Amino acid sequence: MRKINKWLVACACALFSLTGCYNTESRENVLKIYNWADYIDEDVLAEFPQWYKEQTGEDIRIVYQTFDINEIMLTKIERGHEDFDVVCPSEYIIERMLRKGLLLPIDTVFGKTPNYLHNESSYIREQLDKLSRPGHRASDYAVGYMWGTAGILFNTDHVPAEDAGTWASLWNLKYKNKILMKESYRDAYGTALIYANAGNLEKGKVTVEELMNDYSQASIDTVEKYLKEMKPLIAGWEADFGKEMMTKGKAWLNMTWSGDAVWAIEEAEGVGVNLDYEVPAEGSNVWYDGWVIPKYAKNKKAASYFINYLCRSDVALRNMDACGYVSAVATPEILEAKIDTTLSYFSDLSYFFGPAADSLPIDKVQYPDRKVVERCAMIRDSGDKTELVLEMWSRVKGDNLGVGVVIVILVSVGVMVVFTVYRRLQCYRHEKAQRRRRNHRKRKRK
Ligand code: N2P
Repeated sequence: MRKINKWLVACACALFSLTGCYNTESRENVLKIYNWADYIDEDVLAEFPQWYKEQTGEDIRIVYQTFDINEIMLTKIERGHEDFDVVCPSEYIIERMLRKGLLLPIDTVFGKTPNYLHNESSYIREQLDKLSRPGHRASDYAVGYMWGTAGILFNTDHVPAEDAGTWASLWNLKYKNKILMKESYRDAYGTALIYANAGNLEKGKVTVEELMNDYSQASIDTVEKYLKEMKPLIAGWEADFGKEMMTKGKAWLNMTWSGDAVWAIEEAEGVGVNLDYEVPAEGSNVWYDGWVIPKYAKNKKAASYFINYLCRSDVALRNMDACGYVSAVATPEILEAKIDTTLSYFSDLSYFFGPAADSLPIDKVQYPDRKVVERCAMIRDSGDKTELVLEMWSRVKGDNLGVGVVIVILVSVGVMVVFTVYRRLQCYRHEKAQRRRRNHRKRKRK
């Protein structure tokens, strides 16, 4: 009997160690998502596995990671070490990924599950399709998620709207150390070039679209000059902390994205800080983020279902409420939910919601009027000029430490070295004295 027991225990242990060594979870039951920080309703994410199970009968576990900078995301994906199933880049990165063959087409057949991908606004699809390559239509590889403008979030108690209505405010000495710039080289590039060419724009000699995507050496040099001029005036480059600084009243001007502005304006209201947002008159960037499936993905099926799920009107609304950004979904349900009859202004949103939506009371930071969008342009992939632009950007950022900061660092290091040497010397003297005392006592005992 004892022998049998021993044998059973041994078998159980072997089984246990086997299951311990090998993860029995199949990759088909894991969905790896890589998204911008603060860009989804957490409950929407948490509810996906149950919905997926209802639709497909399959279990799914979510692995979720976030990023703040497009290029950091792309570097991870490009190396192929990361097998994310679904990621959310901005349009110029989608274009780059498409050009480099880094994307898989998204499934459009979902069995008994409705295809919610059709809820995407045709305006967004048309914009994304501008990124297409011969034989590869961009909208087969990307589905719009959120979109918006780049502009200036400002504290109305310190900055008049006329100032925030022009990019010149970012170069205005009177706002020194109260300005935050988005840590995004593409946004900084467009902003500087538009500001530098404000006169040419006014005279109609050049368009915002041309400037936004002009990578000639002369333009790169201009951007470098203007960004270097701006740098001593700014309190910092922010990847995602700008909205917090603004709501706390620590900064007054933040070159940022519309959705972050919406979030900040609402938060600030609660603590008595007055913020507003303007898309400068010279023109700006209108951007589109979309979901794509990288070629290294291991679960294309769940990735496609996830994208489809995000296009449900109710899900899109919850995501919008959670993060302040505007969904690419343009269904009557969204329109109805976003109309705000307490507003005293009306916007032409027919380009997004369709012909009937030409005069609607809807938050203008979230949904810009047709005229605002018309003075904005989409950023395109800088192709083989990317390296040059990035080198310029690192020259701008590289000498980020002003002379003052360098002196403080050098002095601190000097103080630390002197202090360490002093302490060592003290220890050495102390030990020497102890040794002397011990020897003295020994001699005495003898
Ligand atoms: C949200 C970031 C939004 C990305 N934290 C805008 N392209």
